[in-house]
Amino acid sequence: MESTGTTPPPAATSPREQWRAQGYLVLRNVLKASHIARLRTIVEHVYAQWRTCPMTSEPGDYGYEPNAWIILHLNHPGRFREHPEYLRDLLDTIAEPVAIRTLEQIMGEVPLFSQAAMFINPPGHTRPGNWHRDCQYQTEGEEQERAAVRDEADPPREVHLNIPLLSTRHTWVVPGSHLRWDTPEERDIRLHHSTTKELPGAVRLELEPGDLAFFHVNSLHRGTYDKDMLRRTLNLTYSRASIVRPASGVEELNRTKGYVSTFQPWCLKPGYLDGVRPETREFFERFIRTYLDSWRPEYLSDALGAGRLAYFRDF
Ligand SMILES: O=C(O)CCC(=O)C(=O)O
Repeated sequence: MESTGTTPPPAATSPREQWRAQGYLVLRNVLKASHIARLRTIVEHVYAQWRTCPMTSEPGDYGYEPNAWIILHLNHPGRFREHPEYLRDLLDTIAEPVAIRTLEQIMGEVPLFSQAAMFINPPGHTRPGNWHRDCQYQTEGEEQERAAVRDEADPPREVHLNIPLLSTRHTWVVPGSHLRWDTPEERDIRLHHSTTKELPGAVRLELEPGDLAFFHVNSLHRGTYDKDMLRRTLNLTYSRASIVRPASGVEELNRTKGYVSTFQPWCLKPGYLDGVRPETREFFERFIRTYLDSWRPEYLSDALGAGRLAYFRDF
């Protein structure tokens, strides 16, 4: 880890304690080289498929363009029409036993799938990325935001897991910030200079293929997206099974252009889980049971446009 601050993170005695104190945890060399090579094949296939999709058929307009930095919903079966076996291997990776066991330890309960995305280097323009806490996008006003930081701290409401498929130095976290509100300086930088100034004490995660990097969604963190530095990092999000965030209805889906992370009706496609490991099946069946009731056809309206309607209906 490279630190910009003067105070090194305190020595941690166990992964659980490191998580609790720092709000992030890196496990080294978990995935074998052959697994990473397979994932590279899979994500290059996804990239090539996604590249051909018009913006208006991707949720939230997260489609291919010079500024693109993320591909959402890697687990959409439409990405794998010619290679269903790629989908199976991707689902098995999302439910990877070491990752799930670690999440159980961190969360103190069973983890629930939420989203599978991938960070990429933008095709045209470097994106500095902004310091943020994820809860700032899910709350309104400082009072709610402070309450989320407080209530979702430990155990965490949600955890991101970054799986780099190439060496990467593009994720920054402020250790311990998941447990407390911003200092005045942090607040000023997060709100007014989020892409131009460094946060004191931030560490840059130095990740190699095979590593698993967990971080708290409400920690102060940032990604950077350098157009000239090939980036392929899976970004998986898990919540605690007791905390769910279903799509609330047609208004929300229209407002977000179809991007509500757990709105994934394609999981109901017959055969979606064919060939996965038994524990992967159990893991995704829990996700399906939890969100099934929110995957309602009536949540999809013409306002989404024909491309997105097809994305959610014809997989
Ligand atoms: O690794 C990165 O690019 C940072 C990710 C990030 O900002 C997020 O997951 O919210």
